[in-house]
Amino acid sequence: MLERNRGVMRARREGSSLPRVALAGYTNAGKSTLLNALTGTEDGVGVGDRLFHTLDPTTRNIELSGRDYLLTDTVGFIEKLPHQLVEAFKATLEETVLADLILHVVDASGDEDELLAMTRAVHDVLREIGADEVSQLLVLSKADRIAEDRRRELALKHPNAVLVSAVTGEGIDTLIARIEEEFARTLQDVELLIPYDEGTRLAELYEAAGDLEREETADGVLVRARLPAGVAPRYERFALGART
Ligand SMILES: Nc1nc2c(ncn2[C@@H]2O[C@H](COP(=O)(O)OP(=O)(O)OP(=O)(O)O)[C@@H](O)[C@H]2O)c(=O)[nH]1
Ligand SMILES: [Mg+2]
Repeated sequence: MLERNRGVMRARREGSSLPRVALAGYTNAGKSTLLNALTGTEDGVGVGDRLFHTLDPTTRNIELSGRDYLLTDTVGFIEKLPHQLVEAFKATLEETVLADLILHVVDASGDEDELLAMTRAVHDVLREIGADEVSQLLVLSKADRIAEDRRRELALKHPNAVLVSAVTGEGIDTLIARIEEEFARTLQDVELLIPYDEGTRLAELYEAAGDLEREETADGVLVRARLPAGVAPRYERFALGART
């Protein structure tokens, strides 16, 4: 059952060449608000204080420094759900969370124990659905509600995390830079030969690579590009050899 689902997910992922970023985290963490802040829309995705405000995952196209990404909002996690709901919840998450990068959003306006309990719960679920090997970036949200001493504690305890406020905009530029860095780190140089009857692949590659070199040959178009790690395997069958 799980295997079959994985197959379906893979097929969906392969439907687009764009790198995928998923927002995951505890309910009420501020995921939908952050998605709106990143995409510059104020009343796009539903935001609310009630539990599970986000029932259906939503995907948006965002452009960061000339590269397009797919950004998916997911259902927020909460502990102590009835068992059946947990299963339904996981099924929804599974489809969306196998991204190239997970932004794990956690409300950092409470104390450290609370933060750890929430991040642990989310890590457990990500592990259960097989998403624990996806790169993760911890995003500490609601910075506008955090006092100076707690900020220092956060910086010490979570040195790799990014502190943001969707309300004041604090940290949003840093977050965008970190997302770009994550992808830049995984970019792979590839050399592909795209046969002329696979012409639609070229448009996809332009989309995924942002920029590429091309040369018409007798057998097809020779393409040299830098592709995000999550995207490169989708073009393996056209590879002339990876030049890492
Ligand atoms: N002060 C403050 N409040 C925020 C911030 N981001 C989100 N909120 C508030 O936190 C609440 C929850 O935000 P959502 O974006 O709906 O949270 P979510 O993670 O999408 O929640 P689910 O969809 O239930 O998983 C809302 O009342 C938001 O207005 C922030 O940066 N600062
Ligand atoms: Mg939401």
